[in-house]
Amino acid sequence: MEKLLILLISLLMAMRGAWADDNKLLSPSKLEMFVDDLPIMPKVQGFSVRDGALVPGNLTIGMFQKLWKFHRDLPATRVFAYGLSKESATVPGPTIEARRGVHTHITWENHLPSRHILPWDPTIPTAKPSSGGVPTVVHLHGGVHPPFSDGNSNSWFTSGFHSTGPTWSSPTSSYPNVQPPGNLWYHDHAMGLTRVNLLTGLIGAYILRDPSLESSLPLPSSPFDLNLIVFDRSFRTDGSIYMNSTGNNPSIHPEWQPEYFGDAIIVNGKAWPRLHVQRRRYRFRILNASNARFFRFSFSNALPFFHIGSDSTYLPKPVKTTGFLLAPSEIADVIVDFSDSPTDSAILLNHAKYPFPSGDPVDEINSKVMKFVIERQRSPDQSRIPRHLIRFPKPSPQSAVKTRYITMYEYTTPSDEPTHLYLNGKAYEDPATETPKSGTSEIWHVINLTDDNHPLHIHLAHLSVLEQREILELEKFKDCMTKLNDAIKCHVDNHAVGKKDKVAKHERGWKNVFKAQPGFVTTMLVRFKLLGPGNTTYPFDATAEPGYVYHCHILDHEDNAMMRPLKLQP
Ligand SMILES: *[C@@H]1O[C@H](CO)[C@@H](O)[C@H](O)[C@H]1NC(C)=O
Ligand SMILES: *[C@@H]1O[C@H](CO)[C@@H](O)[C@H](O)[C@H]1NC(C)=O
Ligand SMILES: *[C@@H]1O[C@H](CO)[C@@H](O)[C@H](O)[C@H]1NC(C)=O
Ligand SMILES: *[C@@H]1O[C@H](CO)[C@@H](O)[C@H](O)[C@H]1NC(C)=O
Ligand SMILES: *[C@@H]1O[C@H](CO)[C@@H](O)[C@H](O)[C@H]1NC(C)=O
Ligand SMILES: [Cu+2]
Repeated sequence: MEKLLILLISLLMAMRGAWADDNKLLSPSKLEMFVDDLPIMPKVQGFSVRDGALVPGNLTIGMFQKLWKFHRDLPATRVFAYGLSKESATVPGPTIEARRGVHTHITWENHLPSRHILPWDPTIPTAKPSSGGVPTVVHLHGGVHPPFSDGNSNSWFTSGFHSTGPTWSSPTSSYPNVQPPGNLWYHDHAMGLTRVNLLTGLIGAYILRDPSLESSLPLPSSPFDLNLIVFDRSFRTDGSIYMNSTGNNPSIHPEWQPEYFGDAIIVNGKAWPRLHVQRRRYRFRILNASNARFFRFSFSNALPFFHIGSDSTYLPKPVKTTGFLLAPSEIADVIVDFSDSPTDSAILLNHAKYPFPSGDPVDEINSKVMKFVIERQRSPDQSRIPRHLIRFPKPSPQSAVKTRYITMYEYTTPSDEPTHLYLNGKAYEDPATETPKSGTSEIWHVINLTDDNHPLHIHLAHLSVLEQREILELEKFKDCMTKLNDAIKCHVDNHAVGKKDKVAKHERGWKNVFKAQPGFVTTMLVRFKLLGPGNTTYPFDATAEPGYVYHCHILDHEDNAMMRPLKLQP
């Protein structure tokens, strides 16, 4: 019966896909570049002030279906958007500004209709609400918070909390904001739906500030401190979001495809926007919120980037680059000094192949991201790029109490079409095997046996990459792993100790996601305790149910099912 139903669904989806594919796909060349101004998302304060003192902030943020204009010449697009109200909801959602040490409590409400905008696949491990609706759950990416607030994929809920997932416990999430200042983001994390829920617009930025540490840094501040949230989308001529809804193995998964790529590049909700800037320094917190597209950014006029932070927090010192690679979910926190610009405009470019690193090259259209129009006259500028930023404890590999091997596998049909991806050859539902002791650090060797670069994201923890080393006899290693699934034995027998690849300087700080290169062992120190200075004990029970997860941040992989539980022990 179920087989028959799946067959029927796949047939319907194939028909629907074929019809949409043939008739209505928008050529991105129809959208003139740099005609819309870059939107600045509304700001929401995550704390309150009472009698001059900061007290916890209590917010209610909803998810709404509405229409959103991605481009002047594109009809409005049906999206799912976060906002304080339907009228004020945006794509991306409002930027939440929190203060270190002051709780932010957020009640996330689902006001979405009974049907999803995009097709989703019932044959991958997925939320299945008994009474219809769109399952959602919010994860604060990079957050250090108790397990019940982590947006566990099985803690999903539908409109009015009519249906809830097996680990759902509370409509309100509590974010203690105890970690170092930095750049976080919130996004959907529902089981099997993350890729489609983000594609419809459920993304937003969250900035954690700590004036006691940051006010001494002479960095550009508001209004010269801006978030740039970048993602790729395809559209039909009627404005609707286009996703190829015919699986690459439709008899196994009618809809699921291993990687989504859109051909329009969107920044802060507009396709190829422009921003008028003063001839001075700006701070840009750049977030790659693509499902699968990597970006290798550079400026058309070779302006440099000064990296001051990455996805968790500040670097100890600024690092200058002329370009950098950003995986999905990675964040670059950079200063750009337009007063050095030899030209009056600069285009932010992208040169990453897709899939990265061995896919198609970008073309004239998707190699461009946005345009900066620079004033002729210099503006006064009190900001500087300081020699030193903020120092955190250096990673100390000697402190690690345990070593683990995490192996990335892709499973294919005999004709080499991907069917699913696993970590350590295990399904998400298999009992937790990564069970670190709260308050300790561990060494994780991440072994990538696939052809793709998988950005590995670990909830709660901070990680620091120690080295990335090539696997010398990759085929032998793969055969060994396929037979034994024993990374230690295969590692030793096959001498996975080829040449080292340098870790880019701007990626040597504390992070929460790192790109695992294909055919390499990436070794990282993973810290399951607060990042100091000061008391490193989590001020909440990190060992409580339902625990945390770690996963690949290519969303199409995460959904099927490159994700495993992470269950801390007392
Ligand atoms: C927010 O709620 C918490 C308790 O959940 C309370 O302590 C705090 O005072 C509230 N903040 C405001 C501004 O009402
Ligand atoms: C959609 O995906 C299917 C399966 O991978 C493929 O055969 C088809 O050509 C794709 N359609 C488009 C318009 O790319
Ligand atoms: C964004 O992330 C995706 C998915 O990991 C990646 O393929 C893409 O290259 C990233 N883009 C940038 C600019 O880093
Ligand atoms: C995983 O390995 C493949 C090739 O073996 C590579 O293309 C890909 O970039 C690797 N992933 C990461 C995250 O390094
Ligand atoms: C450290 O923080 C934890 C959690 O807030 C607290 O229980 C503990 O007493 C603190 N330890 C010290 C030495 O301040
Ligand atoms: Cu992946």
